Amino acid sequence: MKSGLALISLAFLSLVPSGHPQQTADDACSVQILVPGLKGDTGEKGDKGAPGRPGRVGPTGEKGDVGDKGQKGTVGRHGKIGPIGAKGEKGDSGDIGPPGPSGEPGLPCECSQLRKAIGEMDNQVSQLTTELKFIKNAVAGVRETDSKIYLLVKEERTYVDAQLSCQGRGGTLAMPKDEATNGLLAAYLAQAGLARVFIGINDLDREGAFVYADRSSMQTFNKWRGGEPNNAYDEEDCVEMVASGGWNDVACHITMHFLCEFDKEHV
Ligand code: GN1
Ligand code: CA
Ligand code: CA
Repeated sequence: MKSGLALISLAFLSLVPSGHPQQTADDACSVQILVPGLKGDTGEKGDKGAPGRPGRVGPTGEKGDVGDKGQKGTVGRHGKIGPIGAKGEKGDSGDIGPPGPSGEPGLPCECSQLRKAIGEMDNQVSQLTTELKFIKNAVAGVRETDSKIYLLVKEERTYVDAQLSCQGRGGTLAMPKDEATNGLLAAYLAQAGLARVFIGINDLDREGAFVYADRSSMQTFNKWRGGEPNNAYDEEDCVEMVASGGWNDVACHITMHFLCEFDKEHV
């Protein structure tokens, strides 16, 4: 609301009756006062004011009910290639394929000549086999199994010299490792009329610990005579086979015949 203004001439201030301002011209020190007039009539209604500022954000409302299911979406993008799967089972064999093309023509066959040559070679093989058998048995007098050849050497040697002799021939002192081989050697010995031979078994390295000449350990098989090995006179570290096939530990320095063994693979 606008307030009224009063203009005052300073000379003398006199009180005047309230409510009606008046001016006295001939008064030297007069006071001029402008005072509001009477209140006018009520004006016309003003124009509608401008819209007010937006109110403050209200509090979060309660969670609404679950809405209706939406429409089915469109097909998504192609996914990434997955990891390599496990190897599958082997499938069945396929059907037999069609026959291949014919081969080149062969050379003219000289079959009759080849057959004749093969026949002659067969005869030679038979002849040589017979002769070899004769030499083995009648001349060398050896015995054999599927994998070994045995030779009885009728030379008197100590154990160590007997082993060196066998090694010089490409073998070793005989090492019977199963019943069948031991029996074969016993028969060999008996047929030759010998009472005892050195075989390749000893306890030279450690008393009582008998090993074969190739240092392989004794397994379950053995043919010790009753009461043997007895290390008699505290000097028996080598082994003999007697005609019955039994084993006995004897002194290594005595001399006797011996049995050599040869591996067929190395003959
Ligand atoms: C032999 O020599 P003598 O009889 O004491 C043999 C030993 C046997 C023993 C068995 C060199 O001993 O090895 O254990 O018989 N010695 C020799 O009775 O043959
Ligand atoms: Ca001994
Ligand atoms: Ca003995």
